[in-house]
Amino acid sequence: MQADLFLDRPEGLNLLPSEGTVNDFGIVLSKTEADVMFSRLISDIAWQADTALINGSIIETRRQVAWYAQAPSHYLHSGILRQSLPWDVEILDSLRAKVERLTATAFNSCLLNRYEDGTQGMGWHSDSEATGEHAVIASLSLGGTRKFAFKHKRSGERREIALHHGQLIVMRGDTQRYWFHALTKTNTSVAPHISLTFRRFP
Ligand SMILES: O=C(O)CCC(=O)C(=O)O
Repeated sequence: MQADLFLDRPEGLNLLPSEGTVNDFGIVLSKTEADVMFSRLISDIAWQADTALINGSIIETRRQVAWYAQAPSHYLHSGILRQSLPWDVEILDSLRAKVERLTATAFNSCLLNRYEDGTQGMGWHSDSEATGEHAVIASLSLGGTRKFAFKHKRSGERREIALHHGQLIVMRGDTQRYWFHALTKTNTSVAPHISLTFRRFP
């Protein structure tokens, strides 16, 4: 019954043609709410440069990240061991509550990414290292509009979605198993962008 009700709503539509599910919940925060959240995240989050293992060397990426989890956790991301920060940032509670209510899913961690401009992005990857291939990942966007792309791991088939200020999408099912995703770089001028990806760690 619940599943049928969900399918009748716009977010019940799947952006992917097969072997994965991506639902677009649209804009879930008012412009004022989203503006306030953006400023608070800039000031309250312990941003730090991300690191990645490229050709055997550890490099610092220009985008900034922060990973908060309710229980101390660590996981391997792009060859680097990540350690969680304690879940003690008030603003994350209200955003998580909103995302949990909309998606009817419980999350215990949030990975935040901050991109200052279009020269910063995230390359093709899938997120199955720590949360498993069938993880539900809810991604809330704030700031300048950015393009989020999917590429099928075998066929190379692609899909794209623009992520606007206050927009929520959810990846679930086989998405991480069969599809790569990326936040693409752009030469056009874009305002700073923050994404909050809520996940559930075992
Ligand atoms: O910032 C984004 O929207 C991309 C984040 C992402 O792909 C990830 O955290 O795995």
